[in-house]
Amino acid sequence: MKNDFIWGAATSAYQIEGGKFADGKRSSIWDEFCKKKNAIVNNQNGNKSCEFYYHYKEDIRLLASLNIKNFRFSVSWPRVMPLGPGFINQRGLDFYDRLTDYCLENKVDPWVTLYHWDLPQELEDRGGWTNRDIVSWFSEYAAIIVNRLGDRVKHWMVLNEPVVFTGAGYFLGVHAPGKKGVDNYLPALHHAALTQAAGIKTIRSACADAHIGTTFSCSHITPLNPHNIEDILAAQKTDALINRLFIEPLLGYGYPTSTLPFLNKLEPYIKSNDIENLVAIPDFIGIQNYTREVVSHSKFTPYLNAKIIDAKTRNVDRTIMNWEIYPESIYEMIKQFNRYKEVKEIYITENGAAFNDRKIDGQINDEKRVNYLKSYIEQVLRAKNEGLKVDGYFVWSLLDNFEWSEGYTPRFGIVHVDFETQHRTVKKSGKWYSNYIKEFQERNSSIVI
Ligand code: IFM
Repeated sequence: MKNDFIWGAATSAYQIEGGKFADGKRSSIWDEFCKKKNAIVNNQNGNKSCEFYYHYKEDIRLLASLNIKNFRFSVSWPRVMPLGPGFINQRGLDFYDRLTDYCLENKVDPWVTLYHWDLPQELEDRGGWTNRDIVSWFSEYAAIIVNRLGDRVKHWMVLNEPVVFTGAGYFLGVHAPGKKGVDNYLPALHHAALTQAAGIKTIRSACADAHIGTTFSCSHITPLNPHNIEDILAAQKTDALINRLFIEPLLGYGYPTSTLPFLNKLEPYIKSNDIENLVAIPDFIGIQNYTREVVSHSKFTPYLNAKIIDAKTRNVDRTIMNWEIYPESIYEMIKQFNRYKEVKEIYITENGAAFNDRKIDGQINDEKRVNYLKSYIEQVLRAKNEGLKVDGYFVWSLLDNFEWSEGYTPRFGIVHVDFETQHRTVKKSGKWYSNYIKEFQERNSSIVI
């Protein structure tokens, strides 16, 4: 194994930055969604969160001191273009300049996501992802960021987990902007798929040597009864919805309509040339895996005829998100995404776990997170050793942060944040990860095959 496997930590703007209206930033859909009663556990919000906007220097120094040389962060669209197209908030853009420079000063390579769910509310007022104009709004925004940072930032990701932000935000209504139903979901889905391709092309034309990717959430899907044909079909449909929906049109295969005929309903939104415009081959894909799903047939679920059997019912080991701890899932997903011949490089752009961390005598002994990370990383390296493409791993997350509709209760960080004092404490998992990276690099620096 060559010593070029990269190790990093991931974050996102709304989850860590705070600075709600600092320096000209205006509302995102999450700022507005959090104001709705009971939309978020304990009615919390990201107004302050980790105040990374003010503490970024301390956090980057901490990252570097932990041997973590790759940092994934996202740009807040409403900080940079709070009013949508045609207006740039220079002071917002300046923040990402400072952040990039400080990363490089500390020998940390920035990996920048352009969209991690915080759409400017101004654009949501015009229909958000349901409005086809979002493809050009996003392209303008992407060009501005890449023109400004592209001389220093080489690694770019277009969208974070489109399955989640379209499904939870525009079908189930449990994430911002809280819209529901197929009439919102289908256009949002199609416009997000067009946007991921347009984003790749925009970055390429703004920066010829950029290393460009986009990210997908994914879970290994297993049928509840592997001998029951209806459960097997339910698992295949769920796999198409969760794991294939966005990558396949991007790579030129079109939507997985034959497995999921419900997608034929996209037809009214598909205009001439869209089939080509959905395609762009990225330099890499980011896959984000936490768990697996077990699925059975259900005649009560419209369109999908499948039901996820939750981990609690199955009485299996799980995190406080109620997600099953199933390390083989990450291996299976690496294998599954390796089957697309167009995929050149794969990075695990998120993996991690939330547990009930306790601070005792100033220490956070998060043994469960250490075990979780160890077992998932082992499966990633198993895939690598078997010759599958997998080029790096980013832990989710560097800091405890705002976990969307779950608020601050689930702590995913390898660094504990006291949200009152903003004091940071490296958890046992942070020390373990740091040491693991160091030993991995020492082990592999001499063996170059
Ligand atoms: O916190 C989220 C992140 O924003 C997207 N991927 C999953 C993480 C844990 O739920």
